[in-house]
Amino acid sequence: MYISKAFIPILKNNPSEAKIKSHQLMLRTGMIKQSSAGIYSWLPLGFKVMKKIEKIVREEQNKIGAHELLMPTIQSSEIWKESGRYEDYGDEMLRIKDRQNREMLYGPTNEELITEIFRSSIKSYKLLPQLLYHIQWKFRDELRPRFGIMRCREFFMKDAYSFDINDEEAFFSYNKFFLSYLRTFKRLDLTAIPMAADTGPIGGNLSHEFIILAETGESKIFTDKRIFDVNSNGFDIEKKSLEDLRKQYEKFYAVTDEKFNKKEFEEKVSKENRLTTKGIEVGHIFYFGDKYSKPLNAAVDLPGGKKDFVKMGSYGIGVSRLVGAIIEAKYDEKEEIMKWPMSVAPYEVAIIPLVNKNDNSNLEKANNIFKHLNNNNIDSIIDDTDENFSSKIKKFNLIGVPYQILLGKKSDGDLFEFKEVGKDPKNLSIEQITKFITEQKEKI
Ligand code: P5A
Repeated sequence: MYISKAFIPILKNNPSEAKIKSHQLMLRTGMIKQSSAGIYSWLPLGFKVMKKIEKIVREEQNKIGAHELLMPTIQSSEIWKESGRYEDYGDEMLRIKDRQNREMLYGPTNEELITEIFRSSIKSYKLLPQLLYHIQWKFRDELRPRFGIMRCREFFMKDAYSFDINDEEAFFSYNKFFLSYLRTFKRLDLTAIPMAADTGPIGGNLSHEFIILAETGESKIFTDKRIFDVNSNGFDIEKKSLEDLRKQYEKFYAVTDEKFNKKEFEEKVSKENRLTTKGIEVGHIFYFGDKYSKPLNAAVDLPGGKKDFVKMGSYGIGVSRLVGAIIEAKYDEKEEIMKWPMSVAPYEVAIIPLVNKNDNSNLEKANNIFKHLNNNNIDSIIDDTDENFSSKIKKFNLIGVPYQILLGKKSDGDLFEFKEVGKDPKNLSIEQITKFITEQKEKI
């Protein structure tokens, strides 16, 4: 793949309308383009990263036994009237009328629709638990969309829903998602901390937000620093083990501002361990029992012949927001250097030849390297433009491809200048480079 044939519309300077680094970088490197306020087109580079994040999210949902389906973006108002949220949701809900004058809406979330799907086919406790999820666009008519795709109106969310027979089983489901979220964010090379949170319009009384630290984040957080040392490795998908995992985290005070209590913070956390900072909410999980199953009449037969409403939870990950959140965590604004985690990098290697009109040899070498990497499942891109070396390197530092192979004036023989973005180059053979990158990928 030649960059001259790709659609990567890079801007020379940072766009002035963008206030935070992720928004700046995404516009600058042509990852997204605003279509109208809070609504964006995802251009190839941004779309590729988001698809890689989506794949990891999906794999981790499947690992805990959740089943994927796909619900529509447009919903009927009927089920929302049944749950009582049609009025409650207010102006954030985009309401539409179809040609028959029926009230429809663009789904801001799917608790009602999934409950309606569940109740029409699951009638017995024998078919529980059910963990269902989809990855779909949502629309919330945010009053103040800002920071690009971080708080926008149309966004891509993974939302999962659990259905259980009683509270004990429902907490087990909740904890499965708790674990899967820790695993998901780790694979994205992010440190996300689960924090006790408010439930807002979703409801219920048990909830955790998963927050990554960032000065530009919109969530204010108060935490015991020692929570960052909790190790989530080695926990099995088994009731006791998952309870232990949650307890490991819940030992430490960690809350968002809605749950903050100064007295409690000072009592529970010694001065040297207190941290008050800001973060980005990348996931949010809720337990709300029969809040939706009761009004929507989703009940199952119990062993003794009685019936009861199922106990439900819902679990969201901001898939599109994660693209910006990773940039906030990884982009060095001062040096203008971005390094995507290998797991989601738009390309894994940039092959950067110095191209001379009268001498094709570097470009030929680049083509051979590309073929070799491609045969080894390594995704690379060749910069075939005639720009000078330093502007090419600068460009890839900005795009954030984690590794670069430089083919300059002195590129003779079997060794190539290979460098990790932002670091000094080393001379390696193509076999050594392939081995190194393959090892990096296996670590994910
Ligand atoms: C959980 C799944 C819910 O909607 N219902 C289904 C529950 N939770 S939530 O916290 O409201 O949203 C889940 C995640 O979606 C992301 N998100 C957003 N991303 C970009 N722009 C927005 N306006 C926006 N609103 C929510 C967040 O990552 C949030 O954690």
